[in-house]
Amino acid sequence: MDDGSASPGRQDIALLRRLEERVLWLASWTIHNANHLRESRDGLKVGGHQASCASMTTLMTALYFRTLRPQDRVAVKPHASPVFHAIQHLFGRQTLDQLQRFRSLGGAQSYPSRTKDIDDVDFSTGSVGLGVAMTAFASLTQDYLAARGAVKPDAMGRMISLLGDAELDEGNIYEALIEACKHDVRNTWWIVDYNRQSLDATTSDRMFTRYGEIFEAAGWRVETLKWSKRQLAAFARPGGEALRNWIETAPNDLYSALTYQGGKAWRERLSVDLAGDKKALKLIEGYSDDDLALVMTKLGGHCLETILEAFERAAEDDAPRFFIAYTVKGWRLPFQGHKDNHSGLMTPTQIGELRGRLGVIEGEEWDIFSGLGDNERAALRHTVDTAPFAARKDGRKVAPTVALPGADDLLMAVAADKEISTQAAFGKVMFEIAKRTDDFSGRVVTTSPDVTVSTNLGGFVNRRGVFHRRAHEDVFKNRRIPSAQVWSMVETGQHVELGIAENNLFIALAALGLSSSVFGERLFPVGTLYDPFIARGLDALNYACYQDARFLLVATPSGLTLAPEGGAHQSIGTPLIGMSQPGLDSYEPAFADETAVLMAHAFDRIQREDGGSTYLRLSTRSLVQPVRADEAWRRGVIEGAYWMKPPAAGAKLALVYSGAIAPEALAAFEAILEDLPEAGLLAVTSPDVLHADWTAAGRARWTGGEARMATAERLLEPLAADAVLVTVLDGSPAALSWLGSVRGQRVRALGMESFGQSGDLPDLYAKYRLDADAIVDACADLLV
Ligand SMILES: Cc1ncc(C[n+]2csc(CCOP(=O)(O)OP(=O)(O)O)c2C)c(N)n1
Ligand SMILES: [Mg+2]
Repeated sequence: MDDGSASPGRQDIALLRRLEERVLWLASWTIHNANHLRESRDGLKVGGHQASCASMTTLMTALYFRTLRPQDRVAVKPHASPVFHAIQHLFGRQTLDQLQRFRSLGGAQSYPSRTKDIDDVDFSTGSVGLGVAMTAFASLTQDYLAARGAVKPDAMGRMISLLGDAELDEGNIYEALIEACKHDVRNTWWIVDYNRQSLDATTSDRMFTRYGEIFEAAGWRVETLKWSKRQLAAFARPGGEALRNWIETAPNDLYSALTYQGGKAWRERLSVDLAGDKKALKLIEGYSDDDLALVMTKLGGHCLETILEAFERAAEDDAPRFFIAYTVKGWRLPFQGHKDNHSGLMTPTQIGELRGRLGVIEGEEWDIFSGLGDNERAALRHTVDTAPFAARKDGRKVAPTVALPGADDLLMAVAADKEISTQAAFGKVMFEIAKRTDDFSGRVVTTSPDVTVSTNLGGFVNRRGVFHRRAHEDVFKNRRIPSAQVWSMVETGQHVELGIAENNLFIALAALGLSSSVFGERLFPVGTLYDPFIARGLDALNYACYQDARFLLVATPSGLTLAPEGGAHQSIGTPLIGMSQPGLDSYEPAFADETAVLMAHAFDRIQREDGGSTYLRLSTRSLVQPVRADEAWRRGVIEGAYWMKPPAAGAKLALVYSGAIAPEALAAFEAILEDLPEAGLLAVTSPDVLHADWTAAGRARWTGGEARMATAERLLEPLAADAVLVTVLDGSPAALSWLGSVRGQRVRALGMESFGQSGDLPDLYAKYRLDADAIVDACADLLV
């Protein structure tokens, strides 16, 4: 192979094999240390997955020490985290201290985490399937940037996912595959650790042909790494074909069981099954037990040469690749192939045996080159240091700060509207942004799962176009067929249209929202969907936030206020989702000016270091807009609440509303004023921010002694200590009922607690007790 090409020679392979052994060792030892050596204070099993790690070590060795280039990005199978950290340690990017504290507070994380691990985690993983899809959308993001010249052709990386075979059961992978197909995604490799074992047991037989067919149908090149060089050499010998056939036709469970039992068991079984085949029997006889076991179990995914050849072939073009690498779960460990090995841990005796087998000296377990001579150490160091990936310097990038339009610039878009919905206001602000010629507006990217037009993104898309790598003119427009919506696809379009898969929306937002740190280019992603369907992609939303991706999520329309659309579309629990999701501040404005101010705030949060993402829960209900007496509301909108009608000091009652139900609150308030002229009307734009601020202020008092009044405390202060609160929102009443605890005041909380149905607003608000009468009744109930 030493023909001057990039192919590794024998010597290189020997060194890589040694590295592979040492990565296996360090990963295994890291887990062993956490479970058996480190002091346990709670008696809980620490865990870690030695079998899942061993399964992938060869693939990861080949990838990281040979194939990866600095600009390539990898989503590592979550339970192979110790292998990843061991490799990073070899590259000098992970400390021993972190490995020694694996799975303890402040140590290396159980699953690779972008935000918590100190080494170069490209994409967090944990919830299986999501990291896989993430790479497709990262690739799409890269294409989006490349079309603008923001990623140069020679800097384009491959987005690689290392996944388990059972992970392929996750439906989100296929949703992403279809979207990737539509978007002509390239530079994406999905490498399956095909050990035919899941967490519970061995997996269904011969699925690989089906997987291959699915990916080929989607336009991917499929590479099956089934056999090792050792096996191919054995199969070429007289009788060898029979061994190949045996493996080809063996059920997964039998193959796994024999793999676990070892050479003797292989010999017994094969002697029976191949009894009529003299050549095969002779071949088997010629092998020692250990060699026979190796021939039967050292599959393609454990053969460095096979893997590297496949990677080299794949590197020749940018077509998306699906690798099925046959492996053995727990490869070389005492529980290899055992169906229960997923959470299996080696005993101290077993790890000692592995240590001896790999030539690591007792007491030097943390020295990754322990027991090796100086020459080999130097050669291994050289192999690591000269790996292309070693040249990576800026795994985490930070894009320069972009000058943003002020809230006043965005407010202009809705200043003249006397009556408008928050959804329409959002559309107008987006259209205003589309008209701008500044750097910021060029960095806004919108995306939506087939509800672009119905969530009022149409105006923006008309001006800025739909993104696609292959331009496609709007045929309707060219044929002069009247349509409000231009749908021309261009490379520089700023809207990424998705099919109806909300999971994909959130993973797209995760990828676009990490553009600054992955590609060093700031994007301002704005994603829209119908509010109830947030639940559809909830894990992906959580995944995006967990990685600190930055975006603006606009969920509209929402609640019972969708009236005729009926119960299937009327969201109820989303305010609570917004409250409980870290990394995401949720708001529910009632008015257009609030919406514009919050959008400006959301764009600012996207690029602030201590910022985050923002969720706006909007509505299609047109409301008469308030006439503002002063500017005090602006700060309140962002802080989560302000007095629409301030109470008099010592007032006994306040009405509290959030969102599109504002007119009912106002009507009730006016009715009440006759009896209680001192009452107040509190507009809550964010139960989430208000609540988080209240708990944070409490924590600060206990932990730092810092006496800060929470916004909610300050706002409720003018009320009498025994005042009562009636809260109302078009969603779960729990989002606001907690306000009673701020000062120990009694509350009646109105909202949605059962599924809605079709109807008009007066009927529905009356039936579900959200109308002015209900609010007045609730006040009377509390006051009498
Ligand atoms: C969404 C989700 N569901 C369940 C789990 C728990 N879980 C972790 S690994 C695993 C099985 C993985 O099997 P496979 O993908 O084949 O990986 P292997 O360990 O065999 O390499 C399961 C069910 C998870 N992490 N994420
Ligand atoms: Mg598996």
